[in-house]
Order: sequence, then C-alpha cells, then structure tokens
Amino acid sequence: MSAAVLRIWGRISSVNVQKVVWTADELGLAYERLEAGGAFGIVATPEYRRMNPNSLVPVIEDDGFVLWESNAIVRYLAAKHAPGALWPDDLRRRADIDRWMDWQATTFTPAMRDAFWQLVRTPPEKRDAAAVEASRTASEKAAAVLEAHLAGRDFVAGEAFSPADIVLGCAAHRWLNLPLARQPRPAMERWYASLKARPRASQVLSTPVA
Ligand SMILES: N[C@@H](CCC(=O)N[C@@H](CS)C(=O)NCC(=O)O)C(=O)O
Repeated sequence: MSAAVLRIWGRISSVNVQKVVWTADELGLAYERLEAGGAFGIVATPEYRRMNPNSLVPVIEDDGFVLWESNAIVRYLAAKHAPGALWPDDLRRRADIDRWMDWQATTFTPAMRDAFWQLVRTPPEKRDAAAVEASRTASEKAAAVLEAHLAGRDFVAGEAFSPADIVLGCAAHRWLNLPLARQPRPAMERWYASLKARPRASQVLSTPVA
C-alpha cells in the first residue's frame, strides 16, 4: 500500500503557506495543496476549524497527523525527512536556526505587516500613510539587523542552507518586492539572489508579492 500524500491547506499568496510549500519542494516531497484562506474561504467552516481553531492557513495533514503554525510545520517536515541534513543534529546549530526562525515570526514579518496590508491589500483611497511609514521604519530596523548578520555569510545559520533560510527567504521575498522605497541592503540582496537560484525555491520565490 502506498503512503498517504501530504496535504497542505492554504493559498500560495500567503507568506506562511509559502514557507511550507518551499520546504516540501526543497525536500522533494509529493504533496497536494488545497486552496484555503483569503478569497477561497474554507477556513471558517466547522471542518476546517476542527483542524485549526484559529481559522488560519497553513495546515498540514500527514498520514492522519494534523499540524498548524507554519514554522512548526517547517521544522516537522525537515526533521522527519532530512534529519542530520536540512534539520541538523547539532544542538547549537538547531538553536541558531530556531533563533532566526523565531525572529522572523516575532520581529521581521510583524514589522512589515502594515506596509504589506496597506500597499498590497488595501485600495489606494483607503490607505493609511502613517501606518505605512511606521511599518517601513520598523522593517528597516529589522532589515538592518539581517543585513549586518548576512555580511560575509552565505546562509542565515551556520555553513549550510537551513529552515532559517526558508522562512527568512519568504519574509525577504515580501520585503524586497513591496512597492516602497527601501535602503540598499547588498548582503541581503546577494543572499536573496542565491535563494532565487535554487531550482526548488522557484515556485515560491516567483510568486508575485504585489
Ligand atoms: N502564526 C501563524 C500565522 C498564520 C496566518 O496569519 N495566516 C494568514 C495568512 S499569512 C491567514 O490565514 N489569514 C487568513 C486567511 O488567509 O484567510 C503561522 O505562522 O502559521
């Protein structure tokens, strides 16, 4: 009997879904992506809320195991399918990856949220310029931290590509493609270009941001 195919719920325009899809692509997994969230709805249905009571995407179902929270899903898939590789064994290396994944979820992405919502999801006549500016300023502060970290490095955590590159790569894809003026970030742009050159990143990193 063949193993059940991994199922991923969520629209590809969601940055959190993008992390999971890129991870599955990077690992060469067979999966089925089911549209949910945004204009697709679904997330408020009782069936979906039984999987994720937060009514958010992404959710995965892996042979009966249901999981939500994108970074937890990325870690689960990497640890299941690439232990000692995409998910390393070394405790300190893992802590370094975890630290940058947490920073993406708690600092960088929240900083750019208002700029994204105002400039991409809100009609021009309803935009709040002050919210965009506050978000741009907070995002530049975070981008400066990542820029300094990436100077002289090929990857976010250690000497190899890791889940930290995936989740921060998705955040950088959004930040570097938002229709607003940004400070030049040569190290970040070099690293982002190297991610874009990975064949298995192409589905996600070619998804338009705006
Ligand atoms: N912390 C959650 C956040 C999930 C989240 O905010 N998802 C957004 C899309 S990025 C969502 O589901 N929005 C409602 C919708 O798409 O209908 C995660 O990382 O999975």
